[in-house]
Amino acid sequence: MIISSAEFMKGIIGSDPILGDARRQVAFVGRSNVGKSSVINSLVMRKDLVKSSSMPGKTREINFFLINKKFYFVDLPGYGFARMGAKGAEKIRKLILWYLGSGEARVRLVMLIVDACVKPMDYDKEMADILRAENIPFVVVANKIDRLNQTERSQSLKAIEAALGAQAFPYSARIHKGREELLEAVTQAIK
Ligand SMILES: Nc1nc2c(ncn2[C@@H]2O[C@H](COP(=O)(O)OP(=O)(O)OP(=O)(O)O)[C@@H](O)[C@H]2O)c(=O)[nH]1
Ligand SMILES: [Mg+2]
Repeated sequence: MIISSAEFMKGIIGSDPILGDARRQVAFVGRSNVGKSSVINSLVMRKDLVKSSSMPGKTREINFFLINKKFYFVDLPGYGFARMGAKGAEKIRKLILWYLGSGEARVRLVMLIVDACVKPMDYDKEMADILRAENIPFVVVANKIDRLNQTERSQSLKAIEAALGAQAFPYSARIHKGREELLEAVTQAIK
């Protein structure tokens, strides 16, 4: 797939007409700071289409990006971010569960992004379980593999696949590694 255009459409925090748009949605979900926004930027080959930051909790709304005028990349806030305070974290959790579970959104595929440099966490497992329960197709993306050597990479992938019960794509948003493979998964999902 060649990405010829990518534009920010809007950020939502609840019901919105964009959810009823017939165009399909590929959503990026995962713990705070794993690189959801960065993975989108790397897929569209733009440095700053999506704002990313080393401060966890950067993305606060559900942001819709129209790709090739045909489908949406949907960037979600990170779950499991404690510094936001219990109330803020609960709000974000509800927002994510509503998006995935209310049936209002046409989610064709979820990219469950995890940090390849840390052991899979309960939050990751919980999210994989939720996606299975909702019957939403998902792929696991093990991001930040540029920080690992070859041996560490294969160990990390094995641990992630065992914990989440799904195949994991090795990825690096920083050096665009795994981009073609992930775009192929997108192509299949929006057909
Ligand atoms: N080394 C390395 N760093 C990365 C990679 N992807 C993202 N990062 C860094 O990780 C940090 C978080 O990236 P974001 O894309 O903002 O993460 P996010 O998951 O969108 O975070 P929230 O919106 O807060 O949930 C930033 O400092 C990025 O530069 C990667 O592939 N390799
Ligand atoms: Mg983000």
